Amino acid sequence: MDAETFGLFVESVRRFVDERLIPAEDRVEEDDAIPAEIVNEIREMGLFGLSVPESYGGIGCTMAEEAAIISELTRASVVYRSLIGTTVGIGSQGIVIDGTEAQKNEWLPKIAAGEAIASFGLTEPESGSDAASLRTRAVKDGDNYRITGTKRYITNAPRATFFTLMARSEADVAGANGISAFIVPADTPGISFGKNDKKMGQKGSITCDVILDDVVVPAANIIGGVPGRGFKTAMKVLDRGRIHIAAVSLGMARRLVEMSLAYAVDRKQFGQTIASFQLVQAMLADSQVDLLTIEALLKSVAARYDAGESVSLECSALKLHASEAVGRIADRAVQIYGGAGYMAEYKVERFYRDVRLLRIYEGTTQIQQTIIAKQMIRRAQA
Ligand code: COS
Repeated sequence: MDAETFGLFVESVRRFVDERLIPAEDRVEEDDAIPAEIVNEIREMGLFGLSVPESYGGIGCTMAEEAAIISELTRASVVYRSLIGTTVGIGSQGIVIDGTEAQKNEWLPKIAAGEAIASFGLTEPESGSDAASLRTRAVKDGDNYRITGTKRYITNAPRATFFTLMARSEADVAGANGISAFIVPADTPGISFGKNDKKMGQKGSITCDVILDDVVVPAANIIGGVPGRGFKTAMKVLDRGRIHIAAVSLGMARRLVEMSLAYAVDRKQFGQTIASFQLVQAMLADSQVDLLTIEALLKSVAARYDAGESVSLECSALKLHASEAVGRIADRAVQIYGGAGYMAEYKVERFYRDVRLLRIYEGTTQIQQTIIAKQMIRRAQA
């Protein structure tokens, strides 16, 4: 996409956010669901196909472009992003990054057309941060594998057309190298879903267990066609996903800083606006600094990712910083609003709960710290 066309696209997302998404936020929260007409509009805008290469019918955004669109979109409740998030990101990128040509041809055009929703199955009841310990097993049976196990907190599972699902295909290989990434169509017999999870925030986004009971999947559905490489595929997908989460953090950070400032210049106490008090100014300034640092780091890491550099460390540093920084911004927003900040109608308490998840999913802050330190040590020893 040339710069001018891309600029128009960003502009249309901004208008959509202001005119359609922000006004419907309360309804989404109350109904715990995104209205069907908005789901359709999101599909019609092509947002499900953001990251699918143009040669497969998608928009073919670079990481920097995807980050620009996602940070625009997440000025509205992050719940809207979660509708497209797994399809744009972790659910589809295994195929884009490591898939065979046949797998790309089969799935990517459907994603681009908004006909297929992708979801990502890594986490299990006993395997969260320690992803390499996953227990879901895939047993070879002729040209097929039989998959049995439970995946937990799977975003968009009931909506999904297919899962990028990690399972242990090599029973005798412990840890990461025994895992394969499978494309598992959601309508395969033997798949069932748990109840939708009740969450602290992000009402309207759906997560639940996915239970696989002897689910038969062709061996040809192993991403890349070679067993035992699925953990690495998942890690590559998560590197990219962590940039995406930083873009989500940026969108919410912008919204919360806008809201904090607007409230501070309007609300009067002691006969003046609270923005005239230096202790409130300190909170506003700290939030602005946090916002600018997310923006700058996101721009730099996305550009380096697009240039093909090896940036695992930087992806983790970015995700850690952005998710922690937006958490601080949300906390200050509640503080600046005071009593109103605790009340549902002013929305900041909702965003405070919504952004809490950013520090957890796609790798907790503590996991990012371990990745960063490990890479630092590795680079020092190289
Ligand atoms: N890209 C490519 N390969 C990678 C990689 C990356 N970003 N990260 C790790 N690998 C490779 C390693 O090079 C190693 O390969 P070799 O055996 O050939 O050397 C293999 O994968 C195993 O890596 P490692 O030894 O680092 O795995 P660990 O089990 O020690 O830990 C962490 C990996 C903790 C980083 C991983 O489990 C993780 O990210 N956990 C968090 C999971 C997560 O984010 N869950 C969210 C669920 S999705 S919302």
